[in-house]
Amino acid sequence: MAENNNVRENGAAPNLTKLRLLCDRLVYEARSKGITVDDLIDIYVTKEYNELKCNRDESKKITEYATSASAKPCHWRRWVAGAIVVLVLSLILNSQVNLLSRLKNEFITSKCVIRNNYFILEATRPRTRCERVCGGATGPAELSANISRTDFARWAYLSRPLVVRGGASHWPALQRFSVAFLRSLYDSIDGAYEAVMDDCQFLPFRTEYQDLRAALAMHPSRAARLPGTQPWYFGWSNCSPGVSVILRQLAPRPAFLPNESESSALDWIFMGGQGPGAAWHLDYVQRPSWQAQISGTKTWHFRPVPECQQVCQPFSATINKGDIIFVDTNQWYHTTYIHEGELSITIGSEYD
Ligand SMILES: O=C(O)CCC(=O)C(=O)O
Ligand SMILES: [Fe+2]
Repeated sequence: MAENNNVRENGAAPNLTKLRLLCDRLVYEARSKGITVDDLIDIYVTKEYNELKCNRDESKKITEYATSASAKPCHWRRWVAGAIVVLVLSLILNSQVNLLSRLKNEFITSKCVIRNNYFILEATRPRTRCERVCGGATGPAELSANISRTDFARWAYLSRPLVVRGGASHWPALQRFSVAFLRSLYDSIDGAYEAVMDDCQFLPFRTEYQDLRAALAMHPSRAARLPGTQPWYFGWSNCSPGVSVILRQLAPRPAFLPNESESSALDWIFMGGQGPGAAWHLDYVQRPSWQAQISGTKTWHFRPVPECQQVCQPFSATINKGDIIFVDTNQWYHTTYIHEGELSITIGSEYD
């Protein structure tokens, strides 16, 4: 993942900082009124998102969403309209010609999730070539673990989700990765936590932790998910070269991927127990991603972007220990769910 995709608070132009604060406040106010991140996402992943019909009596929740069983209140329209007005005004007021591309770099986090501003993301992302991303399919393509590089390359860039069953089943990481192992790895390398904090991202998801050091230092009883402890799930990208070397030894990138030299060195790790993983979102990253399931089981749910909803179907894929999923997370809205049982640990990256 390219460095400029990471969230960086410093160095943003003053206008961008102002715009970010306005948009953040809008989203914050919406959320403080009981609107969830999933609700925010539903605006964009709903079939009839352009045709929200709502009753003038806003006390009655009667707006209908094609993909949502529960009706939503009409004041949504105001939030959407407000966000668009903020964006348009800022675009007009800002004299910088390259504002849109700066917005992409400065505003939109590389991997999701809570801080993403959906209004801006939706307004700035490139349109999707629908036939290509789903081609009428109603599920991921399943490929065999001994697929050749040439055969894989035929599938790799269609942006259709792919699953390679057992593609990582021989990786040493399956025997080694755990909370304790990752903690001792980061503890043993000077500056490793700081590298994540300064140059990468920590996504707290279902935890109260502010950074990776605190998360990996959780009490062993919570790490072991003993009864009575709080459930947890978090993720991060690694920017420590020392940690990267060890990760790559234990979790070599899939052999059938195209040439390694062009690939991003940035690894993403997600770990935690049963329950929701990432909420519905679309990422704004440079390339498609792979993710190997090192332990546990995770289900990915996918929904096409609005312009593809006539052509592509929503679907799910359950990934077991040793499987690898390939997803263009820029082209499919996605959310994850971790199954009961073994702790879910995944590692992944982008590929060229
Ligand atoms: O693994 C997860 O729970 C979320 C992963 C994700 O959203 C991504 O890789 O883009
Ligand atoms: Fe994502």
